Amino acid sequence: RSDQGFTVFFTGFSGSGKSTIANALMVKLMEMGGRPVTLLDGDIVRKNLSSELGFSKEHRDLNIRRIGYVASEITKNGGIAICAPIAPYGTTRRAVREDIEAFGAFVEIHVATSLEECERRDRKGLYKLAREGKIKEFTGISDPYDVPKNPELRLDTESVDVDNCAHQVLLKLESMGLI
Ligand code: GGZ
Repeated sequence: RSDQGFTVFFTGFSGSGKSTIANALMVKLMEMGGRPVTLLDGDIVRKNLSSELGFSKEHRDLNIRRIGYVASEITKNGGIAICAPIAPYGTTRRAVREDIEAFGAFVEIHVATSLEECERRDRKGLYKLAREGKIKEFTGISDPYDVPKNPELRLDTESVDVDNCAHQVLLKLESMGLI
């Protein structure tokens, strides 16, 4: 196995399952031992690192660049960073990729749960509020999401369960020679 650091970067709609898969992946990677694993989840980053930011393009970009910076430092020092923000803008994801690839691998994973399915589940009731106009600039409803064109992996969460999704990520990391 290589001891190069790397970043696993999940992107997808709110409620697509990014956090759940990211957590399952973190557990599996920690069980394997070796490099330290750091999870930078969307919610947690917004609470701790980006608490003053909203959801304009400018603020989302700033949020993603901060996540990218922390992930690049972790990657530089030989660790594993797992990021799980929506990250709706393709150009911003590409910029973060470039920053990180200076130090190690960047593994982009599109959690491809459809908007229809995320809205049907509506686990936090946010889609309903967005439809009612009570949350503005909501990704997929009133704000854009650029579908990743060439992610390292695209996960179909509608026919594959969480554990299996996390396993697919591990297989990808293995095939890239990272674990
Ligand atoms: C999208 C929003 C919004 C708007 C609040 N649009 O399911 P959640 O609740 O826990 O995840 C969403 C989270 C998105 O924050 P990110 O930092 O991942 O977004 S970005 O990458 O675009 O910076 C959702 C909640 O915050 N949320 N308002 N308007 N999601």
